[in-house]
Amino acid sequence: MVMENLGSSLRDTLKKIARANRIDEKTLNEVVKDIQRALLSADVNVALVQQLSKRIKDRALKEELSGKLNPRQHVINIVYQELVALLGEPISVPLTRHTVIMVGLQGSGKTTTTAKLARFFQKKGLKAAVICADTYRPGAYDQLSQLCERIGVAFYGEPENKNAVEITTRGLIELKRYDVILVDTAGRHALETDLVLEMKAINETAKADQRFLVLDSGIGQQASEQAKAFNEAIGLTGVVVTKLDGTAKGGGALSAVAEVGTGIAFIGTGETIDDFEKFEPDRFISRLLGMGDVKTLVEMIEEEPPIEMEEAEAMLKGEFTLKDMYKQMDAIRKMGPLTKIVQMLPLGSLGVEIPDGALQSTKETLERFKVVMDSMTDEELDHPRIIRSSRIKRIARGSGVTSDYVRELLKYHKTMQRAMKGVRSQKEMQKFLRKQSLK
Ligand SMILES: Nc1nc2c(ncn2[C@@H]2O[C@H](COP(=O)(O)OP(=O)(O)OP(=O)(O)O)[C@@H](O)[C@H]2O)c(=O)[nH]1
Ligand SMILES: [Mg+2]
Repeated sequence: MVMENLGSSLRDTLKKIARANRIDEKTLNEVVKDIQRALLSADVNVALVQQLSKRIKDRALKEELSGKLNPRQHVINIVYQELVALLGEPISVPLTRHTVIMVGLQGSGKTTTTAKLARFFQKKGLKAAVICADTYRPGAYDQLSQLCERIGVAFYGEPENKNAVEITTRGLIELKRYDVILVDTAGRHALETDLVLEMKAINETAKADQRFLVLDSGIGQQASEQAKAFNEAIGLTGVVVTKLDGTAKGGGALSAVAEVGTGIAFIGTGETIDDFEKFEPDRFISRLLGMGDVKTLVEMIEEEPPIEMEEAEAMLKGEFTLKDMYKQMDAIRKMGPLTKIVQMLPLGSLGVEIPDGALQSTKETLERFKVVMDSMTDEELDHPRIIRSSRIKRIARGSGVTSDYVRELLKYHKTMQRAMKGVRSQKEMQKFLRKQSLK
């Protein structure tokens, strides 16, 4: 996975939040320290890391709980939102007729990315074509024409011509019936004057609607200087950050580009043509945090009111009768979407353990349970321990189930009761409930 180190450190931090007994300043400090460490080792700029830490802490301490999220979910949500904000706004890429120029330093991945982008538009149903305006790199023509041939994208180039502007002019005429025309340009070691001049000339000739800087993520936070320089030279409309699969500095590159305000349009995540995606900060962070789609997750939590604390407390005070058990199972069942949440969250990594069967109280199980309960006397319901074999037989007969089923039900109740008894203090109870229901 892309940026696996950063991802796994951040997931560990979420685990810590999910496991915390309470979210106080001490816990927050620890959480923020962990996040700082993770981001710094991904080469995110110190000042950016400090700003982010401060915002997470301020928000976590000051913002009112929405009432729908519990304190842990609240903090997880803030961390998520701030990480997303660190990556800037998503860029919209037009799916209409337009011309794109690809610029960047040597070896950053321009030519590969040009083909990947052509493929992207092709998949969106647009007719894409490519012009090779790189007259410096030996083999540039062959490299690009082969890539284009492989994906069935039209290609224009003049292997013998050294004038990139001329090639571009003729290419545009030749390819005018295509929807999207991509121009691949030459790279240099640094942003030298002649490169800038050539870039500007090609750009003017092509009247490029999109000017994409292709930038190797391996340079980490230095990406901001590159983005700034190219932006000044030709006014970028977006950046493509490549080789995120092969660096520990991806966080640095992405956040630096976002900070310059040039915006990340796409990311390259491997050498093959489809290792390429439209950059969406929220989805990127969700995936990095292993949270599936956090947006959906939060929406779902918002839809479902959490189990009432008083009700849970009352359950614990008494003996934990069969009626209590029914209520509890019913409460868990009503939180239906919880099962979905459970699927979306990597629960193991969040340190949440759900007892076997706790999420399987289906409607049918409960209905059956209700029928069995209806055959019990109030005394039996309140003091299930008095239910011995003759009563079991009677209850089974009355409710049309086997004696074994009644026994199983009583056994399940006993296990739950024992678990409940083990939970004495309020704190322990919260821990238990959290373990059981993410609450
Ligand atoms: N792993 C990985 N490799 C990439 C990615 N993008 C490009 N590359 C590789 O990086 C190398 C350079 O890519 P090119 O596309 O030739 O780079 P360029 O910017 O066109 O290079 P010049 O034309 O010489 O300036 C090639 O070996 C590519 O396969 C990526 O996202 N991941
Ligand atoms: Mg190239």
